[in-house]
Amino acid sequence: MRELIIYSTGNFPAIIKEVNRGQNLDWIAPRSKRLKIDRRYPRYRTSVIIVINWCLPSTNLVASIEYFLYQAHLTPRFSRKREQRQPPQGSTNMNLRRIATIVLVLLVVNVTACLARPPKVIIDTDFNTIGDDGQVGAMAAQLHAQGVIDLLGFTIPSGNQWRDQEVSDCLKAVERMGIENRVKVHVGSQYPLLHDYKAYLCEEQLFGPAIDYVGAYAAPQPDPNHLVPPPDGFAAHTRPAKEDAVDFIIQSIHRYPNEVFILAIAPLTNIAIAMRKDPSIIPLIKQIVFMGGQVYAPGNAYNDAGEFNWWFDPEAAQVVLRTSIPKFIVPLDCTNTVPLTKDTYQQIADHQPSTIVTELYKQNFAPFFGSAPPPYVPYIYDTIALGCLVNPSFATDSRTVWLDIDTVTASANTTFGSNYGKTIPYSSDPYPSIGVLAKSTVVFAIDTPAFLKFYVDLLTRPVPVKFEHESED
Ligand SMILES: [Ca+2]
Repeated sequence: MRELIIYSTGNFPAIIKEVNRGQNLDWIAPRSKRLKIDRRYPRYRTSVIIVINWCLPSTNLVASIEYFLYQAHLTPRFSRKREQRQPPQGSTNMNLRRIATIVLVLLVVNVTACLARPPKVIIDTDFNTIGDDGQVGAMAAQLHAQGVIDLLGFTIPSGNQWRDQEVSDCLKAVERMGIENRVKVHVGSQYPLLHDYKAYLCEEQLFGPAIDYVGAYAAPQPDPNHLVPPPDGFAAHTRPAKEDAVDFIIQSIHRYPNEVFILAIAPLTNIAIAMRKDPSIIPLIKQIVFMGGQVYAPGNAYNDAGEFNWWFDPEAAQVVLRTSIPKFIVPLDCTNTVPLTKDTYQQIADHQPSTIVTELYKQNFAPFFGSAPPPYVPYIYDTIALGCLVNPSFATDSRTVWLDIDTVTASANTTFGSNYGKTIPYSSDPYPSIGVLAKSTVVFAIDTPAFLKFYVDLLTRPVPVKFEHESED
């Protein structure tokens, strides 16, 4: 049998690219995995490849693996018996020595990092059952079960929906995925710092009614006792964590200094309040990975000046953007290039065996892919940010940009203007002597086929999740 045995010692999966075709061979699980090699890869014999990676795989790592595969010519002969029966040509021993050398180098370089645990991740999300936030919830639960990430918790501010509805939907999601005893849901901010519902009504009065998405502000705050259940019902036994979102963020970062990644896929209210309440956390955050902002693309919220997450709470976005924390930002400029296609939809909706996640997905997106014209083009915004957190090499075009956000337009003679919430990019620091702004790494394009493979795989895995390396959950 032809097969390729991949053994990854690190915490993240690796993308193995076939050298000559430049295509992704497969999505590789974080630890050992056997791949049966079909006719597409006739050059593989039974081979062992050790992939050494560390906290986050990098382009260099992928390049090293490519070089490794190239040197091996993809047909190393590891069996002594085979070598005796079929004497190697002169290049084979050379290839094996090169393989050994490369593996040794990778081991030496990464030996300490290989002992590292999965990266700790807080997901700050304006949750919904199976929109992009709900998809991130399901995907992150699978990654947590695989040991790819250590999911510390969900923190919930208002955004797509009013907070209490989001909390209700997230409680059901952790219960549905079977992680409710391990990953808690922390209640966050009900209102943005300044841009609350009355401020939004003022915005409408000044600049006209919404022509695009406004999330929770499509309707006044409902009675918190009148929550809408997901199609599969409310959570049966899961309740919110006692610790609120802001304190949870602060405590987690102090508990794990320089280890915590925040996946910021919602208005930034919780994160900004945490930074203002305890600024000492700022230098201790490993990285924030955002879905947010529009750099050169038009917006998608209210009057299309800004992107929804940052438009909903521009002041909070400004607080967070101006910190020196390492920032990896996936704006609309990138997510606009990855619409949800019928092919991707069908891979999930029609997957067998089906799961409650694939059923919810099918139910939610069926109106977009039937015979009737779709109501609008659906996107999968936040899932791309999760992908880039787990595998930054998905990003194929990333640039250093200093970002700020419009919170005041002087000519408007009001507390805010029609560009409220619009991202302002600078290619260099406009105030270098002060350092009021901070640079970010902004992603403009990704390897879409590789990302979609990751996306479909995680959304079609068994539900509840199956924890690897454990006999019983
Ligand atoms: Ca979101």
